[in-house]
This record gives sequence, structure tokens and C-alpha cells, in this order.
Amino acid sequence: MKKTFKRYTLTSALPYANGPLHIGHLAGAYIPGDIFARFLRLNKQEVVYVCGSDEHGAAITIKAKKENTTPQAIIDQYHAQIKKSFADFGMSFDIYHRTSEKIHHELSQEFFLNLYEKGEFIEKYSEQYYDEDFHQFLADRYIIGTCPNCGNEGAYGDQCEKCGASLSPTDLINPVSTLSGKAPVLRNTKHWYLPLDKYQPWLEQWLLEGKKDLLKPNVFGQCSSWLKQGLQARSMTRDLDWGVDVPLQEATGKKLYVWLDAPIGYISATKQWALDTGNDWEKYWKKQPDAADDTCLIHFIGKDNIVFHCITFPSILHAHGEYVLPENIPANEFLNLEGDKLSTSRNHAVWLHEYLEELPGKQDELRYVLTSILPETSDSEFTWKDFQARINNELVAIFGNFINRVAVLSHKYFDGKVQAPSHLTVTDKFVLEELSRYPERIASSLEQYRFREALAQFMNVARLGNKYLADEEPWKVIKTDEARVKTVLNIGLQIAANLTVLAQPFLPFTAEKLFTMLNLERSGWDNAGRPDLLPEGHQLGAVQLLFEKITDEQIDYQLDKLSLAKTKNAQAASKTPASPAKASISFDDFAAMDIRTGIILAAEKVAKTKKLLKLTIDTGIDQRTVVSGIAEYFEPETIVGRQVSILVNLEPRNIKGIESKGMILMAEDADGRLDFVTPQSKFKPGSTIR
Ligand code: B3M
Ligand code: ZN
Repeated sequence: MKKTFKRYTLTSALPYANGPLHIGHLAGAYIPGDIFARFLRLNKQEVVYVCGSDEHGAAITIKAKKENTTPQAIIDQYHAQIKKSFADFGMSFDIYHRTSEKIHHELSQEFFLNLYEKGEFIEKYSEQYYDEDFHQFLADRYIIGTCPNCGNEGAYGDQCEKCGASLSPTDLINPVSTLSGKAPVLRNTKHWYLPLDKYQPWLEQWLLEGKKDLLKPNVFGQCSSWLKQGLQARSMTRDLDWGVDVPLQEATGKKLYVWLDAPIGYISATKQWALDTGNDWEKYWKKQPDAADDTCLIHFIGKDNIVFHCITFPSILHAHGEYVLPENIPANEFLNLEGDKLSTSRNHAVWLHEYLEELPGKQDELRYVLTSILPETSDSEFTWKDFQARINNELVAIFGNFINRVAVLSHKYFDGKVQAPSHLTVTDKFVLEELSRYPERIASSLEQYRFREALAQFMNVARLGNKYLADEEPWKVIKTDEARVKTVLNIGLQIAANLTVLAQPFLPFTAEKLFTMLNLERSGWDNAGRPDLLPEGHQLGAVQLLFEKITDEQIDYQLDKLSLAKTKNAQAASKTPASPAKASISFDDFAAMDIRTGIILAAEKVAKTKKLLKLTIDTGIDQRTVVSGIAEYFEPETIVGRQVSILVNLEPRNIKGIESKGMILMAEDADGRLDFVTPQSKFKPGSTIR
């Protein structure tokens, strides 16, 4: 049975205020959240939809350092820019808050103290990485290394963004300080740990058993694999100088971990909204005396945030005890751009503020295309050609064309007055019958977070109208049978009015135009599907053009811009100095390495990993298995028979349950491009390299 709720608390991930927004942001956490919020409101549900800037953590301080300015200047600049972009694209947050506000610091500290006083934290001294040049402990993004889970060499100290694993700096293989670029040293420091291992049985129950049928498969899969690996206590405090102060005397100078305070940002945003509007925030967050009165909490996020929203934050809420837990966490996967990952540092992105300058007024066009390709179940791809095709062939040729025809003809034949229908043909009845079913179809897709499908259904309504007019040809029939044209245009206009109501969650700017153009009263979902939204005699407003074609020049401009960024990157890369040399080693250290030539006999992907290949190598000495993190660059079938160089006397390591004996030598550039290091000509396997 479908659960019903009294009210909804919707959140979209709080973007770090360390850079502008691009299309990947919209496609991850914001378009789905906004469509859902608008849809619920149209269904007269009580909704609060909150978002805000995440202004703490190393993401901010590192950016400040890079730009030679202060964290405060960074967050002020980007908070304003991000807030504007969201507003420009119609994100209907009830509040866009920021975590640097006092109300947020206070609430975060209250949460920490609540758990502290209950004795939930484990207090522990441990050896943590420290950068001696910069006199700073290296947590989170201050340290990178190789992910022990998937082999990604750019994993952060708290998380690998490739595989989503949550990490501690000491988990990283070959850790390097992002400040000095050097290997860090260890120093002793005290921190407060959240015992996730203790909550594990509860999490398994609540999440894996309780939400088996609710969670999207990509979300469920990630969560169950982490729980299978076993959770460990995670430090909730940091040795940093930017963030929320740990509210304990003995912790002076320490800050709360950003992933402790950021999700509490959803709550403090709601609190601020309630203050501003005279609402009661607790109704939206706290358990009510009667559980049937509880709010439905839904987090819209991107896949790299799953662990924090499904495991860490619920554990915190659970440990606190007074709060509701999320009902669902419909995370999206990643959006790629023109065959490559979106990248801020390489400027391989479509920035929202630039888009609006270059394609002004085309917010709904972007919303439409992104909704059509949302990475709901797997990564998806934005290309400018596809953008053009979808707008020209769908929005312009179907939706826009239909609306334009029906409106223009109504003005031409009947001065823009809705005429009464007379005799209904079988086709008329079929079309109206179909029309009446769509609101339910679209709603059902939306309720399951299938936004692409919902949008496709919406477009089917436009198709229905477009085909109806094309088949009935009122522009011909007018010469012989005016009464028939009255009926056809009446039905056409009812479809147009329905499209207006149904467009609201997806294309809010277009819906606004249509309400004016049809002179139609704003109306909710309950009215959709009706054949009489426009009464007889109703006067339509003036015709407006909804969409125009995207030209080849506009697309070429965008493509040129992306390739220019690529060229600039390549030039910059050739100018950037190579990473500094590692500390010297003795000749004996070098001579201790036994490197041989070998041949790849077999290669296969390691199940459930993206980067790893399991290789069988003929080393001349033996045939052995080596696990190598090259799967993203080489298809297994293409490298069988290839010559490689292999370090044969490396201690065996267990990687994903496979014993890996040795290491294949690879060259890698700053962009992460990989290639085999091997002699130019073929050598007998087992030949030595020195
Ligand atoms: N600031 C992380 C991100 O942008 C982040 C989300 C916080 S949600 C509480 O990926
Ligand atoms: Zn990883």
C-alpha cells in the first residue's frame, strides 16, 4: 500500500560555495528536487523545499588559498553567484540558506553536544597526517592518495569520488599533502568519533530491510556493499581553522567535520525559513507524538553524496533520537559532457551563468534537455548536438508547433474566443479519453522519481495534440464546415490548457507564458485531464512564440568554446612543472627492485570495480596474477599479448579478494592519462630491466 504523508521536507544537496554551478549540478540534485517540489505543491501538499550553500570544509579553504584570498571572500562571492543561478533557472526553494549563518553554527553545536552528552562519541588520540612545511594536519581534501577500494589515484582523505567509498586519510595508499605535494608525517591528536560500527545492525535493519523496495537500485547497491564491508567509527572533528567550532573547552581550535555540519544545514535552513514565514520548523523535522503526523523527508543528491545521506546523517539523527529519518534518497549518477567527465579544473563544463548570457531566456530549454537525459540509473551524457536536436525536433516541432497552430487558428477564425464543441466523432472521444489519463500516468512516474519517463509522458500529450490537428486539418475544413472546426479547435485548446497545467513542474517559465497566452487561471494537478478547462466564450490572450530553433552557429560556438578550453589546458599542462622529486634512495634500494619484461596472457575486469583489471602475466619466471588500475584506459581484449614491464618482487597484496603479485609499470600525466612503459622491441619474458 502506498504510504501517505501529512507534509514533505525536501532537500537538495548544499553545493560548496567554491565555484559556479554547471549543468552537472542541475542534473544531479536540483532538477529532480525542483520538479518533485513543484509537483507536490500542485497536488496541494504541504511542502518545504530547502537548499543553501555549504561554506565549510577544505573545499573552501583550499580554494581560498589557490586564489590568494580568504575563505570568507570565497563564500561571499560564490554564495551570491550560486544563489542567482538557481533563481535564474527557476529552482523553487522555499529558502536558499548558507551554513556560515549563526543559526546554523548554533544548531550544529547543539547536535554535537546532544550526542556528546549521551556519550555517543568515542574520544581517541591517534596518529594523523601532518604537513610539516605548512604546520597543518591533513584531513579530507588536504590529502590525496590511491583509493584502497578501486585504485583511483586521486582519492581524498575522506572520500573517493570515483567509487564513493568513505575513507580515512590513513586508508590511502601513497598519501600526499595537497599543500606541499610532499609525503606527510604522523602526529598525535585527539578527535571525537561517531561509532558507525555500533549503528551497523540498526542501519541494516532500517535501510537494507526497511527500504529494499523503496530505494533506487543504484542507491541500494552502494549502501549494501558498504554495509557488507563493515562500517568503522568516523571522526566528527577536525584540526582546521575554518568551520563550526567544536563546542568543548578541551577542543579549542578544532572544528566540526564538514559532513557533520552540512546536512544539519538542511535543518537550520528550515529553521530560518520558519522564522521568516511564521511556521513551525519542528513539524518538518521532528517526530510527532503520533507517527502518522510525521513529515516525509526526502534528500535529492548526486551519487558521490550517498554514503553521507544514507549512512552518516541518518546515524546522527538516529543517535539524537528526536528527528525523523529520511524516507528516501533518490540519488542520481553523474552527467558527462561531450564524451568526457565534467571538470571544473579543466573548464570542461557548461556553466549556468555563461549559458544564460549566450542563450538568454532559454532556461526551460536546458531544463527540458537535462530532464530528458537525467542520469537516473546510470551515468548519462550531454552533447550540444543532442541539445539542438531535442529542442528543434521536440520542443519546437511538436510542443511549440501544436500550441502555435491551435492559438493562431483560434485567433484567425474566431477572434481568440473558445467555441462550443458540437457532435464528437470517435476520434474526438478517443483523444479526450487519452488526455484524461495522462495526469495519472505522469504522476505515477514522478512518484517513483522517474523524471525522464514523466517528461516523455508529458511530451506524449503534446504529440497527441499535434497529431490530432494534423489529422483533422482544420485549415482545410474551414472552407466547408465551420461547425466542425469549432469542435476541433475547442478540443485542441483543451489539450493546450492541459499542457499548461502539466508543464508546471518541468517547464515553469513556459507554463507561465502559456497561462498568459491562454488567459487561463492557475490551476493544480487535480484539474488536469479535464476536457473543459477553457469554457465556451473564453477569450484567449495574445499569441507568443514559445520556443525557437537552435541554429548550427549557436551549437558550433559552444563546441568551439569547449575545444578552446581543451587547447588551453594542453598548453597549460605543458607549462606546469612536473610534481617534485621524491626523497633520494640508495643504489641498493634501486637494485633491490626486480623488474622484468612480461607478456599479458589474459585480462578481465574485476567484478564491481571500474578501474581494476585482473591480468595474467607470463613473467618468464612464472605465470601470475596482477591486479592493475587501468580498466578505464584499456579494454581487456585489446591488451592480451602486449609486452609489459613488471616489478616481480613486490610483496603480494590482496586487492578485492584477489592476490596480486607484482606491479605493472605505467606512465601517467597530470590529466591521469595512462600508458604502458615497455621496451620498443619485443624481449623474451623474464628479461631484466635496470
Ligand atoms: N557540499 C558536497 C558536494 O558538493 C556537498 C553536499 C553537502 S549536502 C549536505 O558534493
Ligand atoms: Zn575508490
